[in-house]
Amino acid sequence: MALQVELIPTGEIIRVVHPHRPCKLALGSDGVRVTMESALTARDRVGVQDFVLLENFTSEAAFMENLRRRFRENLIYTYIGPVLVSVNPYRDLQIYSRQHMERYRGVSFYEVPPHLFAVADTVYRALRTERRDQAVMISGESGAGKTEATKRLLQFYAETCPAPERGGAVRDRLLQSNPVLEAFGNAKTLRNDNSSRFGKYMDVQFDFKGAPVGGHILSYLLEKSRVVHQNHGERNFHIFYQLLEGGEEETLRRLGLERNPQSYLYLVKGQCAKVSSINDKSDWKVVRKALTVIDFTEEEVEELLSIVASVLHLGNIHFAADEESNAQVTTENQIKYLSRLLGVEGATLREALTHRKIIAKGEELLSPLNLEQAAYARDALAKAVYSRTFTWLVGKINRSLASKDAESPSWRSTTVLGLLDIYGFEVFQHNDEECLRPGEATDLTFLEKLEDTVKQHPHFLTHKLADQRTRKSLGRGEFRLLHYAGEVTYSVTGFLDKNNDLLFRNLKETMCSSKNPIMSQCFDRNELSDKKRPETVATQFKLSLLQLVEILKSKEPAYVRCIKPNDAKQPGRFDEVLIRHQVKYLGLMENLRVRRAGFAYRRKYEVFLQRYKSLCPETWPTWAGRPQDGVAVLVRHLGYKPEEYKMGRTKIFIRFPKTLFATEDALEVRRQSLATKIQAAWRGFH
Ligand code: AD9
Ligand code: MG
Repeated sequence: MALQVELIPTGEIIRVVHPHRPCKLALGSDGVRVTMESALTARDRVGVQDFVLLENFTSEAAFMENLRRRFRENLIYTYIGPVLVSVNPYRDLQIYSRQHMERYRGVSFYEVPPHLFAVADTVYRALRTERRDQAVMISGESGAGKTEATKRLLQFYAETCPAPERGGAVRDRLLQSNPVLEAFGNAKTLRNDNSSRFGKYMDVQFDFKGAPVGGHILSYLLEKSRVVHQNHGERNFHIFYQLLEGGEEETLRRLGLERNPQSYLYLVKGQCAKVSSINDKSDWKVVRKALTVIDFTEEEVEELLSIVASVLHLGNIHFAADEESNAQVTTENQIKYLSRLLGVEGATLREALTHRKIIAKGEELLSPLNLEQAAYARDALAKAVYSRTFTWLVGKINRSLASKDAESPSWRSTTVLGLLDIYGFEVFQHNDEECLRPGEATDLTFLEKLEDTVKQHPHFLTHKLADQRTRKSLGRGEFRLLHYAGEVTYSVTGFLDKNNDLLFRNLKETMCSSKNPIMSQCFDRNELSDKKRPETVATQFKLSLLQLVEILKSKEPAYVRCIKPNDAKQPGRFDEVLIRHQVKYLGLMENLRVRRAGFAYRRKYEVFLQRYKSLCPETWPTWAGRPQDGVAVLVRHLGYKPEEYKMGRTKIFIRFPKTLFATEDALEVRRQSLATKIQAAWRGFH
């Protein structure tokens, strides 16, 4: 009886689907080689290690079953062709050792069990042999494992790549920049004890011998509202707790700090200063050492810590109303410390915190603030000080990572490998018990405003707008966007930054006079003379996203899709509903179809239009004509070239997977800009 084999092209290797024995054909220069997958043990072969091999590849149930079977065996990695799907195990599986790295070096993708290191090695080899820049895009919701994956990739390159001829310290710096950035930019949230509260894109530069010689980090949208407010069960940024727990007696004395986080109003809002999974004391030691590796002098460390401490002191500034209801500072001790730590005049700072300077007809007037306005001004200052310091820190790290060979001719021959730890969306599992907390009133007012503005939109839903049945699953402070991929519920809590960009002029002036060298770099006198309105967070975010899209366009992409198995941060728990939702949201079934289809991905016009119509103003939100015409408009708008696709009778055919992947990426970016728009809408309302 003739053997039924089905050929599935996946890169340069052709997989043979054999009912009993996994094997592959490799197209070598000396002809075709057939190899059995003997390197794999029986355990490695639980389920299929590439979803492309699923018999019933269009079935979501089969997809889920395969993922579950492998997860149960601690096989957290599975491919969809070259795309790596990863499920967070929430336990140390001991699979990232040097030995593991060696196992994946120089072998073909399919000879060894799926692993992040296989992606790392494949990308690196492509970079070396094709001399083309590469980018690994890591996506997934909060807590899915993006940052862990980024760190493992960096570690792989730092340990396995040859050392550069000079400037070998760059490898240490690449690794050590991480704990510092995490200390200042990560925090414990309900979803993740080490949640990145900023988006990060990192370039690693390699010389012509494949040695890492430099790096560059692009950060975007730090969640600065966290500096002054945390939701119940969440913390402020790690650095505050690390400093209080781990800082030496002498240091704390100089900074005027007490060890107990409960003493600081900016640290008590979430009521969870201590977290069992976090050791602030030992993390402090790591950060302290890392600062030295990334070129911080002792003076700079002191200056940086002075700023961290000053934020805590700012939070403890109290005001009382005088008989005219004007705010007066009642905490002189804090002013004293702030004056010393930031190198500003105490009297100037006191005045700036309680007055607003208005320039009318060329004359300066001081208008007193009431209690609410003064508290607002204080919080705005704390957020500005912290977020500008964060930006400064990224710049400082970049200077330390800059290739020391930048001026030499060999610089031109460097190639770049980018790692994108995309800002995780927080896909909420709803909780109807959730009670409202004080302070959310403005968030809810915002939600009402949003309801007014976009209630007509078929993809927008809130508690008020939902029908009886759906209402049960939506909290009062939540709204839901209906993506094709599934519903995503957002909470308005924390969406509102209390318009943190508005820093009164005299506070800016005060900070420009700071003698703290880091502060004086963060607050530049030029911005005082600038008549233009400062960029809002929304426009800044949009700019850097555009910048990012440009950077990514010039690179060959590789994909890691991370999945979070449960909301309890527990090992071994596979929450079917939660995972199915992410499979949809990450477009994994779509990925699978396109891989499986090889050179002829085909999709019914209706389905294609439904998924991607939001990418074209003419087809969004609805296309009134025939779906076929809508698709034609859409792909033209997306810039598909004639050779990339064909229009059939009922379906569109796409020749190259990369065309569809680029479209998927555009969808991801659009989702992010949607969040930005909502922020902007609020700003307009405020
Ligand atoms: V967020 O959008 O920054 O909130 P991430 O970055 O996707 O999120 P992260 O990488 O921080 O999630 O992972 C969350 C936690 O899961 C980590 O702190 C680890 O405790 C755990 N984790 C993630 N990946 C792995 C892994 N491969 N092995 C073991 C893991 N534990
Ligand atoms: Mg992260």
